[in-house]
Amino acid sequence: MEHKQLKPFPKDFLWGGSTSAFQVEGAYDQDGKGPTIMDDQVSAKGSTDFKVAIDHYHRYKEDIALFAEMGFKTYRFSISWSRIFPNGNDKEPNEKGLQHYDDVINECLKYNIEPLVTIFHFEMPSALIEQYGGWASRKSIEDFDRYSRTLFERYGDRVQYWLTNNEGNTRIVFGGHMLGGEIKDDKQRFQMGHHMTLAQAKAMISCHELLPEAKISSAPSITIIYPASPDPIDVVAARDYDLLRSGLTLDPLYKGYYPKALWAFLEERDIAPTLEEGDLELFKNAKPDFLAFNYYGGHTMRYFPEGEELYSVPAEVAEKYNVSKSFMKKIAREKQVGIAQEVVNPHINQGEFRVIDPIGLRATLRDLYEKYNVPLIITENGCAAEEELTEDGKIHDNYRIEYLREHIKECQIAISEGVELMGYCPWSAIDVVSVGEGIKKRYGLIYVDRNDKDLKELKRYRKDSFYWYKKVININGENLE
Ligand code: IFM
Repeated sequence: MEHKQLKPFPKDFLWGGSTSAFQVEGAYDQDGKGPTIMDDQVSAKGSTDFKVAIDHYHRYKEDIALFAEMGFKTYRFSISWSRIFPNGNDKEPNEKGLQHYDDVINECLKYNIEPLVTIFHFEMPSALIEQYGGWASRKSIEDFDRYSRTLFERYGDRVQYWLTNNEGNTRIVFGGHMLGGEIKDDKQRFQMGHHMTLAQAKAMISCHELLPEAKISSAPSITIIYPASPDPIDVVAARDYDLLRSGLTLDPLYKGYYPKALWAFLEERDIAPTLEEGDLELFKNAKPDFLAFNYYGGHTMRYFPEGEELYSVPAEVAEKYNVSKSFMKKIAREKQVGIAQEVVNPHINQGEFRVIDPIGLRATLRDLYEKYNVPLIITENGCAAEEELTEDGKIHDNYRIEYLREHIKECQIAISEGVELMGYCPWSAIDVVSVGEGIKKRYGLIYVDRNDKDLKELKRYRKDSFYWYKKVININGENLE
């Protein structure tokens, strides 16, 4: 659509930034914290683990002061389940863990920064995997609810916005260790996903019961799905993949039922989750208040019937379209036999570490708003790079400024097209340790001086993007240059 004039960002727009506990906190075994599946994860490629990360656990005051200096209206961070319940379901919560997040929340409020709290960001307590296989068991639903209720009771007087589960939707599609429990087969994978979604529904119901004024959402990773070609079979495949990647998690929570066509596919193959009495009732009563989502660029899908070879990017295509190694890995991950598989899209930049597709953000915003009709907030969006300080202690990250500018522009267009967008939180507020790639894959607006082998002094430096974002927030996005 062409526009003559764009609408301004709403006055109370929540400009902010995001992190997650295990990627920033460090202090992995301090003050009673129990181990989680992320503590067990050590990269095979010699990049760092999460034991120290950027030491946010001890330096949160300095970090939040920097966020305040940028003018953040909100800070999205996660709470680590095993700091509160070291074994996931201990009789009593760990007071030291609770106190830590009291301190973080109070520090945000000191600067009028609205805390946006993620209850679960990949960190299944290891003890729950040992006890009953994590999300594989329905017991996880009760334990997650008890953990969530503990947070609502403790922090509800100060936290208005809650997010249940970060990227649960893609964990179901990708499977693997990070789904949080052992996966025997596809049936198990979808069953675990069902439990995870039920746990979100229950926590939403508890939130409304305990905190009638608070607002709660899921936090999936969502993007528009493009068909690989105008061939109708690819067009349907793209829609089907959207049902799998987004509808499978969001429809039960936001509409109260599973997507019908996908359910038929799962049942036909005997991989549909087993539903128990009351499950659909829980979904109907979840009634989330808004929809937070992470956006990192569109996916382009071709029809992928059973028996067909998995697509791998031909060398000449990789060269012609500058397809990065990390994108090749993604191609191998984004698939469902019998539905669709990702292919290279010549119209989208698939460079190292990130796909760059700002128009896809507008399409995603519009699509989500039409489907679910609730206010939206972007809880992750950003670009990674390997970065090194200049001799005078600077990071000239023009590529990040450019990336953010183009995406924020599309947010404004979407707002002008009627989308109710509450806020924008780039990933990441400060450099974090990336899953799999360690600290060399940097997303932050603030540089943290350490590398994968040497912790150095973990000193913080403002990147060029810090100053640019500060200016954007200060004038409420009126000028993005
Ligand atoms: O680092 C992750 C984050 O934990 C979840 N969303 C994607 C980010 C970048 O890969």
